[in-house]
Amino acid sequence: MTRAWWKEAVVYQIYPRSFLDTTGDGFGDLNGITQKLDYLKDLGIDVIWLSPIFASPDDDNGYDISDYRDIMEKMGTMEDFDTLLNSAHEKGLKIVLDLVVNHTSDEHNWFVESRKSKDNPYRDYYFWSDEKRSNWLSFFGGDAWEHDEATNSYYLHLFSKKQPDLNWENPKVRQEVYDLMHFWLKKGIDGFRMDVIPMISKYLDFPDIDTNNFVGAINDVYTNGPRIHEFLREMNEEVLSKYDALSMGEGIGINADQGLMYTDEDRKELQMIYHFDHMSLDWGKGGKFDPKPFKLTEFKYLFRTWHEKLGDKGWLTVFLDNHDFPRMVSRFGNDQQYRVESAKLLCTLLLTLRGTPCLYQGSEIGMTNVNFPSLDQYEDIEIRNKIAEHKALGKDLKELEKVIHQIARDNARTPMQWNDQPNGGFSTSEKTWIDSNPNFDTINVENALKDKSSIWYYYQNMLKFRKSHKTFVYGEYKEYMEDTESVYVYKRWDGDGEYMVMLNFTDITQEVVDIQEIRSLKVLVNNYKTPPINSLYLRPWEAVVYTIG
Ligand code: TEU
Repeated sequence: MTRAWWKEAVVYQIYPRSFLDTTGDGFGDLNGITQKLDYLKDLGIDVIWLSPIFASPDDDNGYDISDYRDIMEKMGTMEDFDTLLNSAHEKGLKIVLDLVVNHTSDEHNWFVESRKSKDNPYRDYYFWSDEKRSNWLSFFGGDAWEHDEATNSYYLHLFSKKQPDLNWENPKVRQEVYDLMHFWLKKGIDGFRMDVIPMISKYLDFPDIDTNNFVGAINDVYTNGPRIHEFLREMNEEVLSKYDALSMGEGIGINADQGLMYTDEDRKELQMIYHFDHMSLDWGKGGKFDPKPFKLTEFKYLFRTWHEKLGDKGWLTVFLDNHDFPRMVSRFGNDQQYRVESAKLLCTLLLTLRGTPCLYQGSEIGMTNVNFPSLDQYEDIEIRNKIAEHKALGKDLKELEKVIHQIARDNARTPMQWNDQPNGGFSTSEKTWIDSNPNFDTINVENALKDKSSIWYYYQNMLKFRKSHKTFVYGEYKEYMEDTESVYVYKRWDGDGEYMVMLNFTDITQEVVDIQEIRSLKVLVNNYKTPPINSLYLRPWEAVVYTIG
């Protein structure tokens, strides 16, 4: 398998508006990130991915960009960005930006022009039609085709109506995107995370979807369009191949069979993608608002299958949460009695699988879902639209509230908890753009740094451990006890070593069976303060990494 820096790196995602506010306006900014670079360096990560920092009317928290070459005012200036980039580089940290080019803001100049008249030179930058071309639904509720008065036509928006989809069929659009990528790469950034990249090629006959099966629509119709690989190869040839840049695609809609097509090193498209398979395991057909129980067997099956299918040629980003999903300790762990143990267990999983791990801000202190007591506290357009839809239909909000507590993206978007001061030390403002999780009084960085047995130090240790044991990056993978719902056990090995990882995903002690190698194990890492009972038992949420032989 080819070795590469971006395979060995660990990425840390920052949600800038919620990281650190240095101006007192209640909104995180670039200078706040610069201030915390030493913190990140100490933790031991290599690459910082910044969610969008560009000019935007902020309909979808910056994923609606009105100028790709300008910084959002509330976040700072281009000078601040240059300072951040230079300081990061001085400390040996890389910076990756969010490339959001499936759509722009409706306030982007291209769209402002495009909607003016049918013969405007920018008309073909977007998808316009005299009538609705299909029954497509938007991710944030309602139709994906929006009527526009000016020309009495409809335009396509797979997300909010302020996020019109770009028409990648138009070579001028592609050139614009490549130009802006060059702009940032020439400035010295280290690569891109690519937002909903499998959506940039559309099925131009716009086939109708089964509106009761939104997940099916995402996988079969909205993503992996006929020209996707051609576009990505072109982007690679025109831009990426000219730099030593990281390219990480948001792999929505990509299944294990398709994954290799995107990341096979010989195909020269993207270096890695992160798929949504394990992120939608607890979604019913209706999508995230139609939850179903999570099964560990399915979760393990996915990791196993992806590992097999990508083989030695493809590559993956491994993640368990980000700004679009609930907090991982609340979703896959036990954020009450075993918060510390289960957060450490999930860290162990993330850092012992093949693939480039991507951590999300706050996981290193075990931040949890927020469960806002009032629905009015939710800021996300997705949730607000859903609430409005329910109200309009006269539906009961109690059931919806439960689901929102469980799945809301805002769970992961509350401010970073630095200390036990107001707003968890995130901001001195009385009002912040989103409320803090009140548990900052106990769960915060300052407390974590005072306690050598904290989740934070476990992360620091595991990051060092991964760096010094490359077997976890490149090695083979074999699973044991695939059919149990309680434990996740796998071996990683290559010429340099052989290791066993054992994780107990339950609140009770579990027995590990049927493993021959079990007799010659030595403990390397353990998430409990006292050594394992023995290698046949795992205490609640216990995680152990053994060396074999
Ligand atoms: O996410 C893509 C996406 O489809 C998610 O919206 C996901 O399906 C959703 O959160 C589930 O509810 C990207 C960004 O990460 C997200 O923040 C943006 O809202 C979206 O694209 C549009 O740019």
